[in-house]
Amino acid sequence: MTKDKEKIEWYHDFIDRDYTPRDDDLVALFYFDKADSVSVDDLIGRLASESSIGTWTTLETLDDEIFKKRARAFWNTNNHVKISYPLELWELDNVPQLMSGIAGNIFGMKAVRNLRLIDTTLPVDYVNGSKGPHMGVDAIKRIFKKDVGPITSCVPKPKIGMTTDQHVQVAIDVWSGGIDAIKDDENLTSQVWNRFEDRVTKMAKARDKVQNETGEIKDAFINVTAETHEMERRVKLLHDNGFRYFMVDVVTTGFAAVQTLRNLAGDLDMAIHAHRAMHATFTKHYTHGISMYMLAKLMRLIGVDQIHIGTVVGKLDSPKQDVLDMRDMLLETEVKEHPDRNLYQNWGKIKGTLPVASGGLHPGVLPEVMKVYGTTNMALQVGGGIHGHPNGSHDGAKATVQALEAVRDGITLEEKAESHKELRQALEKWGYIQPI
Ligand code: RUB
Ligand code: CA
Repeated sequence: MTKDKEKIEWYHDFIDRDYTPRDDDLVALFYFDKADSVSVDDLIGRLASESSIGTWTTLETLDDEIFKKRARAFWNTNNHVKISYPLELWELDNVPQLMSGIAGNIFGMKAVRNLRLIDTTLPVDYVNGSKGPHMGVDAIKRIFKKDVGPITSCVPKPKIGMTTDQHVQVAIDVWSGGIDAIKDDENLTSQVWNRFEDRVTKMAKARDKVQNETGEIKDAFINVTAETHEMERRVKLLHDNGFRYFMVDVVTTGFAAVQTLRNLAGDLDMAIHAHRAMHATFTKHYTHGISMYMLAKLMRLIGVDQIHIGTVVGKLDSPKQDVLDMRDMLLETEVKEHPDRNLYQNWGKIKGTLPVASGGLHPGVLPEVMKVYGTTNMALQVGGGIHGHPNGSHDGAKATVQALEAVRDGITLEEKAESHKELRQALEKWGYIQPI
């Protein structure tokens, strides 16, 4: 820093390599690429400053007490930096406020070429100030009365365009084929050909009929995504019609809306299925944005009961290591630090969130998905891989259930298909392809 600059800016005061974070500090891990015009210290100082108490110039309003509340860049190497924040900078149970700090102005600074928020250690006092999932993993037992997962669900396809009656008929075919839940697609809400109210009342009637016929518990992840008050109204309507779940597009509706819905889910004893549509606009490139890991962590903190995290083998980008890291972060009580990938996390009293594998699945890939996940505490969601079955959705559902039975019983799909024609037909059509 030149002497002249020293008079106007104080970014380097936010770098403290001797600092050891306190247990109640919040610590954020970023990847960064700096602009040519600044040094690494210029940049990491700016990140700590602008995300906490600082601005572009020295201030006459600053006193010692306020200065103590500053963030500190305390470690950096190979384009990664860790920044610590005193707990008192944050309002408990306010995720928008957290993101306005650690994912706020800093991303727009001229000194930044690329910046990625990889993870944050949330101190236990912060975590315990949030609600977390109302049911989480317990939904398997509490809602579906099953001893073990996975929860199975199916999204009617074509994803939008079917009338309510067509949609409900597909639901009946799939439920009666053995699938636990029908999931709306992310862009199905209340369109003229399939109004929300109409869908809810007809789905409830169909659900009761199938439950009576099969003796199995059935539910649906019906998409309430809309303006916030309208979402509350829709959730209540689902509750009044006996559904235990609702689905929401958590990125397009936003953190505040999801927090509001989480409160309602607690009041109504319901579970939240979180669809992550739009996440890839900021998670996809590893040098910029916010990691899917961080997004999933925020969603466990807020308290969704299940969230999509990828399949590894399906149609959408989801590298294996990312999926495994997210699985552990969502399900475990304590998460170890992995240098460059994620920080330490203690989840305090917060329940786990079920990971959901979805996107491009069909019976042939289910053993591989289950192997990758390595747990039955999960939800499996199949769309095209059911409705594309040569004999229709009902047999597609049966083939999916048969594939999972084979995994459970430790036999190959080929062996199972010898006595199960639905699975055999699915394997004849798709084999073991991994769609792209
Ligand atoms: C699944 C589908 C889901 C995606 C979302 O349909 O459309 O919305 O899983 O992706 P299909 P992700 O089974 O026909 O592919 O789960 O990665 O968020
Ligand atoms: Ca979809």
